[in-house]
Amino acid sequence: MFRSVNLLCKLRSRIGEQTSLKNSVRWFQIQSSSDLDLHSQLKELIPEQQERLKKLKAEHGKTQLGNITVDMVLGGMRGMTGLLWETSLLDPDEGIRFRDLTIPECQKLLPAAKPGGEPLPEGLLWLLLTGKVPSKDQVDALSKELQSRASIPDYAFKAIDSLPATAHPMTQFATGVMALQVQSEFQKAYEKGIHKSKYWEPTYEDSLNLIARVPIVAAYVYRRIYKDGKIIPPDESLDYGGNFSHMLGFDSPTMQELMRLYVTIHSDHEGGNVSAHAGHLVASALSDPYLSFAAALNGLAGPLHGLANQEVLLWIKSVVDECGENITTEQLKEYVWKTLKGGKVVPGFGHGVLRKTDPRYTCQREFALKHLPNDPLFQLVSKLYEVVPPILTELGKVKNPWPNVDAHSGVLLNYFGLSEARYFTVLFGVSRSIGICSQLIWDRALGLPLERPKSVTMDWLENYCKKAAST
Ligand code: NMX
Ligand code: MLT
Repeated sequence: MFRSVNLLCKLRSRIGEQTSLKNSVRWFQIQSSSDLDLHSQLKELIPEQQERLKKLKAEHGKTQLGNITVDMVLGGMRGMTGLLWETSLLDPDEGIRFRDLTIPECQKLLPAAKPGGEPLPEGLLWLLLTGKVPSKDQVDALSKELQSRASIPDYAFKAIDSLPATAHPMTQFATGVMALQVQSEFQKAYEKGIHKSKYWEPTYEDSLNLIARVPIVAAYVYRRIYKDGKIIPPDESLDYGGNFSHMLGFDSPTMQELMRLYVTIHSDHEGGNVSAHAGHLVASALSDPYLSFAAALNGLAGPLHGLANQEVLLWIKSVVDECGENITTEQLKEYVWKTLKGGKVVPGFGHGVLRKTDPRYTCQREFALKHLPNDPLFQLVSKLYEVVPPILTELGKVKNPWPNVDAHSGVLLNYFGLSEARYFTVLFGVSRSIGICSQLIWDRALGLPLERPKSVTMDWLENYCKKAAST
């Protein structure tokens, strides 16, 4: 069966408002520009940002950003400011801003496939890279450019085929991404001795290629595992999100809109989350974008991070299996307590930084209210919003009892027929390529250094604290 898939793969081997904000902290005023070429826009922006970083270092290099406590060292570096990440910034109460735009602002300002529709992920990519809201023409040009870059070598499919179909979809996806690395332009240029001032150029090439190619690899994994290997070729009349949905096998216009929203909101969540940080760390060794992004995917595959979207739907389904769809509030409370007493987390709730409901949850809820208000699983998700936070608060140790992005995504996908929970994190991974690769291009453009924080032992900490107490 998989040989015929490969034949197919060979056949299609060439798959190939202006607004100005008062906030002067932003490094660009959000504005539409007329140049259709992303690369030349970036080339213009880089020298001024290099100067800006140089000035920041020279004038404020010694300014303190806060104290590092023992709690921070022992507590997963929570609350420790330690990374430069230009593409987005997370506020604990307000949630994410992509280049200073909130999710509702992105929904309003970024070009859509149809009037009033969800943002096109290509538009977000443009915004993350340039800090400017693109025009529809720019986004259309970028869609076309990504399509032109979307060719997958046959050996990438073969690498995936060499794994058992039972391997976790994230393992298959990361394997495919690693196989794409063979074509890294950065690696080739480095081997030829490229000057460090030019690093960003092959990084840009790799990044755009990677972003263009991951939906095909991801769709391949999905169709291989769940649809007898029947591969669906891309539809070049569609945009990035719409085509991804199409290649997975979902052609309903509402599912395509959901995919555009999904890919947009999962793309970036500042730099400290496990996947972004892993990607950034590996990239800091001058590993190319494929190597770096594969590392990010391996972090995303953990249940406390991206795999939580899988865990949420499985958990919700286990609730329904045990108590039925018409579960009472009391039964639901009991189930939540049973989960906690079993030494498990309630997936989809809590966050390392956020202290309020995740705006990515809220926009998915709005989508559900519009398109599937009567879906029993959506109603269960709504009930969980009432039941879980008071229980987590009662535990006394949970810093954020509110739902995160993963609490909602699964029931939306499930409603439109994408019900295979184990696959969900792959969708998250496709989206995250946009944020991680955008920042990686800036890492290279700004010449950010090798990441290498200092670690200490418990002995060291005890001695240090003893000395500190006696002085
Ligand atoms: N259910 C049960 N216990 C929780 C939860 C939860 N949803 N959230 C936090 N806690 C516990 C946590 O395990 C820790 O317990 P202990 O001291 O016994 O180790 C305690 O509360 C304090 O944790 P926090 O400081 O509130 O959270 P932290 O920053 O360490 O972790 C998460 C953040 C997201 C890992 C945590 O909230 C969690 O495990 N949530 C469930 C999994 C999840 O939804 N992850 C997805 C996050 C978003 N994403 O896509 O990455
Ligand atoms: C993310 O999107 O990366 C998650 O919400 C986790 C985080 O920000 O730490």
